[in-house]
Amino acid sequence: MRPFLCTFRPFAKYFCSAKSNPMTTSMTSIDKAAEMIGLEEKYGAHNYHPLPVVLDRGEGVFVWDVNGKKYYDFLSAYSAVNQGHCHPKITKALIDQAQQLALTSRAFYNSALGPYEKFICEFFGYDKILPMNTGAEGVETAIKLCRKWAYEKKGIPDHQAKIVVCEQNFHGRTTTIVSFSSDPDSYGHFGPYADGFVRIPYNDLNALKNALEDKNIAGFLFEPIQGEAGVVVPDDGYIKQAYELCRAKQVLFIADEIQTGIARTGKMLAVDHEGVHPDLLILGKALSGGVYPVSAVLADDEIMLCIKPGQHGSTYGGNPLAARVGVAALEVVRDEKLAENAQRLGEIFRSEMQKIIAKSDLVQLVRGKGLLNAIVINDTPESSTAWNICVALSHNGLLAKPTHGNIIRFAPPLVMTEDQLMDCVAIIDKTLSEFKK
Ligand code: IF1
Repeated sequence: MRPFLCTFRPFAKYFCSAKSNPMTTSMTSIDKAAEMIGLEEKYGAHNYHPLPVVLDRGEGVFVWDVNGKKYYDFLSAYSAVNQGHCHPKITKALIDQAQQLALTSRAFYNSALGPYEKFICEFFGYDKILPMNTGAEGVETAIKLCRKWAYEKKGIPDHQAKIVVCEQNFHGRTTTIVSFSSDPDSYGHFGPYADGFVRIPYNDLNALKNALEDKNIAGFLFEPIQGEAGVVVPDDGYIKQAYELCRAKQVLFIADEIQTGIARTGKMLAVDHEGVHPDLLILGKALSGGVYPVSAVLADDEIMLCIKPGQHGSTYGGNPLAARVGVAALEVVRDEKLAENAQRLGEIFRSEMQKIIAKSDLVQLVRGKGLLNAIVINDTPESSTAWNICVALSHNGLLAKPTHGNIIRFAPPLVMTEDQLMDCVAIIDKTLSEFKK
């Protein structure tokens, strides 16, 4: 165990001055975890409720806590770490570029951006990319592009453009995006809200058809699988038919693949399951393999060129570090055939979960695609059963997080092997069979 020294980092003075913990070299590892949790509790905003595990190191499908305990990561930083923690190729790209040139702003050209733009456009089959940083910024960018196109190409009267979105959506945390959320936690007391969105039920083609009767609809923004809602998979054919409906009405089909994209669901994009090419494609999370915030919107010229110099941007968007990391992250996914692995292991995982469901009344169902899956626990969303199961799973060496009370999402890094997956299935099986409500 590494002794925790006050001289270790610049932050040390804060640790040392924390009254609750006299920092001595005899501090036990349990104290260390408690200390870290205490610091976050005292100095961090309370906008999260983490499991009581303090992670310190990661490699591939594994993470280690400050006590040296090893876990399978079954969250993958909400699918940002599809390529596994600290992937050597991505880390190398990050370090090499950081030592060469990290940020120039877009006031100048840089030598990494052009090659990245060419690479990603060819990779996904679009004319152009607009690079941003976080997922929410990608979604905001797509909304702005959609509106600009609507006014300048489709001819919708100024200020009248509307975008259709779905119930239970999750597209990020900015004020515009939470304006069209149906989750009170996301939108409550964050008004006044942005106008111009129409919400319809997810997976309901009739509702979409009706909504599209309005001439001022500019776009349809959706998640191919609703992640935050609890891995809600629409019916086969929904995406393809929704695309056709939008096409018929000259409405932009905008896929938020921030969570479902980059091999997570067993194809490079979740829309690939239905052979659809969105008008606007939003990527984030695993576009960097988890080492850095990198997001992007891809579109063809007719849409992308609606935005002119000075009309949109970001200090960090398209910086050399992000550009190099983006190429490396996509190369890893392609070269290591992570989509194929996710597809294959996903089938195995769901069939193993079905076996558990058959013998236990604790789990109602399993659903998902590729390695984006969830089990629904047989209890009310208000109960703490799913939370307690996740705590028990962590004690047994597997990290997962409940969503919406009684749903547990399972999304390991896509570099997992079949042996590792079966090891994880055994941990889940053992934990559930020992679990008492
Ligand atoms: C948090 C969930 C996952 C996303 C989709 C945009 C964004 C996200 C489809 C925004 C972000 C995150 C954010 C994270 C929790 C998380 C999440 F539980 F909310 F649903 F992944 F499962 N579109 N999803 O899923 O991207 O701006 O965060 O980079 O803590 O809020 P971001």
